[in-house]
Amino acid sequence: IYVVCVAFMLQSCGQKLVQKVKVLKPQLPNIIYIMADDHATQAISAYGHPISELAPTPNIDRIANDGALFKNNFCTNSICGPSRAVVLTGKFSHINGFRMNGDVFDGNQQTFPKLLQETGYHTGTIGKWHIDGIPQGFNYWHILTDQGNYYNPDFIGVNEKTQKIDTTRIEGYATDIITDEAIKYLDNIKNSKQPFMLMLHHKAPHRNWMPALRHLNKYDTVKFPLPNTYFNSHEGSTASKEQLQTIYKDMYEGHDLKMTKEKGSNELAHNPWTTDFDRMTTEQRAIWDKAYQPKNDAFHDAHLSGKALAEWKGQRYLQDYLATIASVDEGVGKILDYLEINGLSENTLVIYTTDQGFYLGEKGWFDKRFMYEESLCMPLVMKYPKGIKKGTVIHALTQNVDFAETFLDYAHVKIPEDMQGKSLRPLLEGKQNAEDFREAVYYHYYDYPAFHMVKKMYGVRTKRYKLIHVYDDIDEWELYDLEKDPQELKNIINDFSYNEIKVKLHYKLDVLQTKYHVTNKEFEKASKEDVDKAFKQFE
Ligand code: SGN
Ligand code: CA
Repeated sequence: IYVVCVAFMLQSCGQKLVQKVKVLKPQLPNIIYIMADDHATQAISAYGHPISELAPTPNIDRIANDGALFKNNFCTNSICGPSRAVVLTGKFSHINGFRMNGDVFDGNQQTFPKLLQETGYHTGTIGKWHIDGIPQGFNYWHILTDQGNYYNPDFIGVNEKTQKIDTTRIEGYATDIITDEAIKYLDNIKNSKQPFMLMLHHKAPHRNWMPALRHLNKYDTVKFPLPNTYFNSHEGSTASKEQLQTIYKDMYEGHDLKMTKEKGSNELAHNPWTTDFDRMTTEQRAIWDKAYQPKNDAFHDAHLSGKALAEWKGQRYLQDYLATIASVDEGVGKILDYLEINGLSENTLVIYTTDQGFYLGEKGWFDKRFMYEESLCMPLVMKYPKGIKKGTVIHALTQNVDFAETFLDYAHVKIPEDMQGKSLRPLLEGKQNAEDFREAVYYHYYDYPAFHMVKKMYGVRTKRYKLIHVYDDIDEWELYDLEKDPQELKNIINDFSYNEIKVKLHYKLDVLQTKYHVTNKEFEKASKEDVDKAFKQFE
């Protein structure tokens, strides 16, 4: 009897165990998506660029070292709002409807946060939003107004007391405030059984590159290597000639470069948008002036002109831009430490990226928009100890249109058929080769006439070649062989030896436009009046 009883007990216990195992769902990973604004690949030390060696980002590098670094990740449209809309929807700009800054995002459409929320994720977004409208698909949101400001920024959110949407100014430095808010969010959610997905969006290092008070003198004594193309002209590109984003021609001496009118004065030189400095408190401004005045006075004493002045401006730009990144990197460190201390590290997928690439003086430029490498490449690092091997390097041609599907894939959510990217998970798990992933990426930039006057363009980039069509007030094709001319200094569209390549690239472009449902409506030209009016505005 005893044996029978024990056997029966074991059997029923075993059944229970089996039943229990059956109902156990896979533990869904938490997702923390950290996106900076305008953070160039050249300014992340994990990518090994000489500039970043002098201004390292140890915490962003931690993500790369503990997980994966994407070497060939590109945006589909190098500008803020559009990139964000692509990330949310997993669809190209012409499908999600947000082609350029100033458009209004149709928040009723399908987005990956909504799909995660429906599956049971708690979703949050904190920081820059910039696609207009109230975030949908988020249980918690607290967003910067418009572009956001570095000092004492205004945030829109749901007031806890009144439960109404309002705008409040928070005293402090935007990067730190956003990091602290994210930690608060994590603190509230950490003990819940619900998985979470947090989108943490910094304003930094967007123009006008104002560092935190503790970093105002961080790189004063560092001489950054200006790119060897700083004064080079670019052959065979009208768009390149006609842009308005050259550091030594187009930056505003006060607003951008924090230069003063004269020695002994703290009054800023050309500063058309006074709000960034006017919103500082008297104490903040006093600390700022104490840090900048001696360096500005030294500049006046040096009486620089011509090439020396242009180089000085390049240095000032890089010093400020990189000092602004120092706080972003510290913030990333705080988040990673928090996850480790609270036992969340193992089961959280952490992503660091930015909305597009950026120029750090290459071709003499700042800003982005072009389909050339500095602007097209988006840094991307990810870590997930449970599923990504340390030190993974991914060479596949990936894009921000792939992010939504990747997150859904990790969250075991069925990927909607109308999304246009591809999950990066098989690459991250070593189940797919770079060559099998994608042969070419598609790009389309529409924001003309606008800031910096970069013309409308679309094109295709393969591992080695790039074909671009610039099509607004001009009609010009550009071709680059990235192996022979990685800096894209010579348009070789008329080089006959590339005829066969050209035919293949045109074919690829057609295939991609068909695949992504690009219609002729996408190639509307700007009117001549609009273009003339815009040029006048920037005179
Ligand atoms: C602002 C900047 C521009 C920048 C756009 C778009 N000027 O207008 O330099 O190109 O944003 O940037 S600023 O001095 O007012 O900041 S984006 O990141 O939003 O796309
Ligand atoms: Ca941006």
